[in-house]
Order: sequence, then structure tokens, then C-alpha cells
Amino acid sequence: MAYTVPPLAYPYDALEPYIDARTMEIHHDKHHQAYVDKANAALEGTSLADASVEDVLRDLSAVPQDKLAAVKNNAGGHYNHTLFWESMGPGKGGEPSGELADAINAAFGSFEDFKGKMKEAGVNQFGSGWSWLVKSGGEVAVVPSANQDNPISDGKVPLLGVDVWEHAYYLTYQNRRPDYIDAWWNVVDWDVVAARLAAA
Ligand code: MN3
Repeated sequence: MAYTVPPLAYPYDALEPYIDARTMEIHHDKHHQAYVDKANAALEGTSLADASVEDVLRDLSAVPQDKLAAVKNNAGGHYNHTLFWESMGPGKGGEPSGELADAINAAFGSFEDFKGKMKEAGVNQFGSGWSWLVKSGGEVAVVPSANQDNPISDGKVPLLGVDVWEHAYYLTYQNRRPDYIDAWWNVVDWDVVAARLAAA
């Protein structure tokens, strides 16, 4: 079944002042739609046309070689952005609790140290990409990815990701990627992240 862009669960302006409405509108309606359209075009007629996006990305070796780049970039873009929209909301932010807080403290020492690692990975990602909190083995870790790559293709379970492509922040923050990441924490929905960890 062809992929579709899921509707946002909140209005475009719901994440202001941290993420502006125009950025949300273009990012969701134009960028994400383009990934979906190109992924569907690449997968059409292949044995993976009815596979879930998770299954496609978990085993990219099953993708025909002449489609691999298009699928990796665009199915990846679809998966990454779906996770991104779901991980944010108005009136969120704060700190995780319970099992997620325990896992973060065990891996990084403290929530502040974790935020520093995630920011560092995002700021240092050269060009376009993402910074991720993942479950890998029995613990959580921070990893960067280039372009629309996702750690799911490396056997990890993505729990939270911040989009550090310029299209995610340029209208408000221009070249100030670190400021965008600092602001982004205010919209992270930790309940969603905790549910992902519980399901992992
Ligand atoms: Mn993006």
C-alpha cells in the first residue's frame, strides 16, 4: 500500500515560538509529501510495494539495487518525519520519567548530559541529517545519521530524533542550529518517547 503523509496532530502554529508555523507548514506539507511521493514511485512494482516502511528500512538489502538510493532517501524521509511529528506537541518539554529517565541516567549520567550529547551530535552532523536517541542492545545511546538515513537500518530502535536539515529551522534560526536544538527540547513529548522505549 502506498505511503501517505500522516496529518499533524496539532496546528501548524502550535509549536511556536520554538518552531514557527511557516516552517511547520512547508516542512510537513511540502518536504514530507515529496519524500512520500518519491518513495512510492521508487517502490511501485517491486516486491516491497506493500511492505511497511519499517520493514523496508530494516532490510535495505532487499531493495533492488537500482532503487536503493531513492528508497533509502525517501522511505527514510517518510519514516523520519513521521516519527518527528509524533514526538512533538504544544505544551510539552520538561523531563522524562520512569523507565526512560532511568535508561537515560544509566547511559549518560544525567538528563542534562544526555541533552548535551544529543545536541553535540546534531550540531556536528556536517550538512544534512539527524541526531537520534536509540535503543541499542540493552541500553539507550545517541547516534547521528546523514541525510535521511535511520538507525533502524543498523539494527537499532529509534526513540527520538531531531531533524537538523536547514529546512527544519532556517526561517527562524538561519545558521544558528545550536539555538534551534536548544529550543526544540521545549516541544518534545516524553510520553511518546517512553512508549517507544516500552515497546522496543
Ligand atoms: Mn526535514
